[in-house]
Amino acid sequence: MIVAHVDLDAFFAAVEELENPELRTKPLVVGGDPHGRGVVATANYEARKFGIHSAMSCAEALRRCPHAVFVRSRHSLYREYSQAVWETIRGVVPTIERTGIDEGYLDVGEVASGFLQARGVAEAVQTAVLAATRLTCSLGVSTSKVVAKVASDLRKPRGLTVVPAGTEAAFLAPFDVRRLPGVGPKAEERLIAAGVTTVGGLAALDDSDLRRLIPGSVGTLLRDRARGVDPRELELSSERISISVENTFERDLLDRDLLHDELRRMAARVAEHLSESGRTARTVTTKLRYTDFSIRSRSTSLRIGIDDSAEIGELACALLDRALQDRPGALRLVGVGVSGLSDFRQLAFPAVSGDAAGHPPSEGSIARASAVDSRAGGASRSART
Ligand code: DCP
Ligand code: MG
Repeated sequence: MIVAHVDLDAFFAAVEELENPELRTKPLVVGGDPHGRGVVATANYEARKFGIHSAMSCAEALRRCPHAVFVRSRHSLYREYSQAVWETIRGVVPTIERTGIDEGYLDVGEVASGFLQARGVAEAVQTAVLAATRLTCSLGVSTSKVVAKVASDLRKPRGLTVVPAGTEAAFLAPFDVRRLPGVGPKAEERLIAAGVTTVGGLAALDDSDLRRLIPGSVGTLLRDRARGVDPRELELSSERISISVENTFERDLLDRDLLHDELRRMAARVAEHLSESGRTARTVTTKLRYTDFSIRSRSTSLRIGIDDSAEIGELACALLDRALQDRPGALRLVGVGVSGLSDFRQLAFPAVSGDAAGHPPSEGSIARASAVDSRAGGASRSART
């Protein structure tokens, strides 16, 4: 397995900087009220120089840096950016497991045959995410989730750390035990009290010491991880099946009729994808990117699924109008997406309908169908841009 862990850099703060470029050079704290009981959700790297970090009280952050700018978290906005990021990543690596709003694992082995190629794929992810959203991310690449996760954190921001097969244990050994995913505060306390301060120390424990310090299967699991051994596969879910088409314009577009024409053309492509796979969709989404790269999307959900190009087109245009009413401006990109797909066809899909012995399809194989879906949208997307 070659797996990458990707994590966006200072995610909420990076979005706020993108929305308001003046903030970029200032120490920025995203979270609650500095004059109340708010806590820091995240801080940009400028603010981190003052020792400000996630989960610190905002009052403390204000003490450490009185000239910091404080803004409130805007979760729905971050979700929109996150969605754009994951759509982009899927265009490079189709099989992914999202583990949070700004992090997840990528099945790089599916698109790279060795670690040299894997590095190229990871760089392509960084480039694509930056080009599509202006956000930066860091990646770790290795043979297992645990090593990839530790590696992605090593050279933030814009970091890339590749830990090739055979070097995992040596890579992990010098880190503090707390850096190993799975080691909670209690395990850390017991290990340190026994003089085991590094991951390497945990890896070297013999069975009886391990049983004494961290009894049961958790102990062996953590010692395995400390040795770079982690059998976890990617957990693929079928939640986010969607089909989308988008187009970046050569010149920023303000003309409403032209924008509508464009949306109708894209709706026709989406409808074509739907009917090809014999599906209908219950939710239509229009995505807009303004000239300053900020992203908005508007969705509408119906009681019955549709696959009609004209109907999808009209809904998409109405959503665009709504979004432009809320925030007028020229656009550099629009997109149409559908989700809430009827899945009867998916269960009948030959590749995922179970094996010859009649076993039911696994969750993973269903999700692969969804990854293929996203790729269909992604391929047509890149063909147009
Ligand atoms: N977050 C939060 N509260 C926390 C930690 C994080 O609300 N205690 C939110 C804000 C972050 C986002 O989750 O922007 C992602 O968390 P990360 O731990 O990945 O932190 P960042 O992306 O902000 O920074 P880094 O560059 O270290 O990844
Ligand atoms: Mg992050």
